[in-house]
Amino acid sequence: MSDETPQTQAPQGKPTDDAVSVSLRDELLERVLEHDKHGAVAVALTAIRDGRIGIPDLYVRVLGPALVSIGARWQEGRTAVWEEHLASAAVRTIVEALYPEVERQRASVAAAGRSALLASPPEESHDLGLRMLADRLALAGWEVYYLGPDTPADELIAAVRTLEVEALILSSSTHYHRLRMRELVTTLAEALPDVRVWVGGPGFVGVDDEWSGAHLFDERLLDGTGRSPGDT
Ligand code: B12
Repeated sequence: MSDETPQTQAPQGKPTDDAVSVSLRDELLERVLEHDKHGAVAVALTAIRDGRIGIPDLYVRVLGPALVSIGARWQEGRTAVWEEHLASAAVRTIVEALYPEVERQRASVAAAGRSALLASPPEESHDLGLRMLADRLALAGWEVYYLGPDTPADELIAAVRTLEVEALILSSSTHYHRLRMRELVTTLAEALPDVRVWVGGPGFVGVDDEWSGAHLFDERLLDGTGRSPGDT
């Protein structure tokens, strides 16, 4: 966004009025369901430019729920697979278009003194939620490196060593991948004994076992109120 762009007024830590996020989500969904990517992208970018919502809220309260709604429609047979791909592509465009704005805002955020590498594990194609988490961490002052979906274990290890990050954050969107993650995390922890390996994502929602509890990333770390396993 250019320097002339009005600054986002919704502060990062303050939740946007829910009525705003619901109306933005509905507007965005309407555009996407009409296959109007241009319009969908404009809805999101205009809302940020006009300060109606902050970037974290746009991600958590608008874009995420819009995709979940598309997923539900797909399950009910009301949305075709290609339409769901079109929606994901529009959301990715929005997120990438906001990168300069994330960097601009990050420049005025105090450094958290923390660093993380984010990636989806092997064979996990879902990465949009994790990509959004990367920006949310950046806006909380973290140094972040984002690799993307389906990342082999060896590459994760090499990247962590080269980039010298303190943490590796992995996401799982399906229960199947959550189960496989256990083995992967054991491998990674052996290879990277000084690095925290955190997990999260929809695959872990509602899961309450000891292993997940020991590795789950606490999103409250983003506003400084949470602690995560292994955190000191
Ligand atoms: C888009 C999408 C896809 C896209 C992914 C695009 C991409 N690059 O991300 C594509 C087409 C690739 C895809 C593929 C598949 N998908 Co899909 N997909 C979806 C859909 C519609 C939206 C997912 C999404 O992006 N949500 C929006 C993001 C922003 O939300 P999020 O991921 O929850 O992330 C938020 C938080 O969870 C959090 N977060 C995310 N990760 C992490 C990590 C940490 C550490 C933390 C702290 C937080 C965090 O941050 C985000 C912001 O708040 C969902 C529907 C749904 N109900 O979610 C199905 C869904 C996830 N998919 C599903 C399935 C089954 C599949 C396939 C197996 C389908 C198939 N038969 O091929 C494949 C999987 C292929 C593979 N090997 O991984 C199922 C999973 C069922 C389950 N519970 O196990 C779902 C739920 C659809 C359904 N209703 O059945 N999918």
